Amino acid sequence: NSFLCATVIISLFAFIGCEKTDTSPKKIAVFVPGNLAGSPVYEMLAAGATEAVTDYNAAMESKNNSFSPVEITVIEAGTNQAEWSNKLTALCATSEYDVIISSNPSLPDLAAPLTEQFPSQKFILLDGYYPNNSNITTVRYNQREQGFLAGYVAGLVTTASVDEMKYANKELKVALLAAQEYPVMNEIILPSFIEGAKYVNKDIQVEFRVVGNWYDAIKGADLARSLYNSGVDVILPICGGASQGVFAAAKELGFYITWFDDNGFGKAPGYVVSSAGMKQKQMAYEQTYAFLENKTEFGTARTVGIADGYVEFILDDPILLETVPATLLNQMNDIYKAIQSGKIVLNVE
Ligand code: RBF
Repeated sequence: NSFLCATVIISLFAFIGCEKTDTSPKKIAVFVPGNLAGSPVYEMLAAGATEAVTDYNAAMESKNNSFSPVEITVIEAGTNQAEWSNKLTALCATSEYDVIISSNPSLPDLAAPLTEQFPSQKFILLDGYYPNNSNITTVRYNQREQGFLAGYVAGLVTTASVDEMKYANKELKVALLAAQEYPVMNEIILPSFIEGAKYVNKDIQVEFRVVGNWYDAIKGADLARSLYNSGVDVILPICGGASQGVFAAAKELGFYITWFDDNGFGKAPGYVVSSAGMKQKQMAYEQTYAFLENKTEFGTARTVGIADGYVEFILDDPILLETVPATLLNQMNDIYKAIQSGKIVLNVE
């Protein structure tokens, strides 16, 4: 009997030993729903989280030389979206990661059911929105501001004269080329792009085309060419790696690009007329660092925008200054200030 009792106690200790203790190193997984290459949102996510871990480790090691450094693993889930849920489930099932960090508006709906199956698994989801789940925190960007700014510049450029913008034609046509349709695209980004363009001139026509995936640059180029042939002179590509084809077509044919998510001026100098971005690297850094300091408020869903400094509109890039004349640049500055100061209010929901 006492033997049995001892075995039970030993196995109990062995079981407890498997649980994470405060001395075992923390582990973070960055789950990239797609590929890193060609997708600034994901590159910024991975870079910010990795940098936060490096800085946190350095800070802790300088205070305590027996500190076990935090480990971070970046996992690319690939472009087959049908596999994401299984891949995310497998990641949770390892129980290895104190937190899974990811980004895009479809992630909360994949993660939420997993918080029931794996009640100790935490998630930090950027570019997504999901309130009231105590295992999940989300931060999304005000993409109405972002889309409006892209549309506004597209409107300025398509209404410009050839003296101002050499590739601008007489037709008032601009386009958004998306990789796929999804609620944030259909309900926020596209409507606000249209809103921004029509703010310049109500007669501007906005075309919408869909590539069908986030990687096909050949198809991206084909769609851009046919848009150009139909009179479009400004395109906003939101299609990940497929945007490479849009840049190539712009250089080949001569039309303009309004860029989204990060600074795009260097991607095709002379063709990119604006960059309406999100400070995703900074956000990933801050959220990761806060998690390591046990400061994450799970259960919250935040929206951040221009006034908070997380939606940016780059107005001082030297390539931009060479691409657009002062008249347009002044209008870009004015609209940005109007949004920043609250004179123009662009709320989501
Ligand atoms: N953005 C990318 O840059 N690359 C991607 O591979 C990518 N995949 C996405 C998949 C889904 C299901 C959804 C809803 C969005 C995806 N996004 C992707 C878009 C991204 O979250 C964001 O909406 C755009 O980058 C515009 O800011």
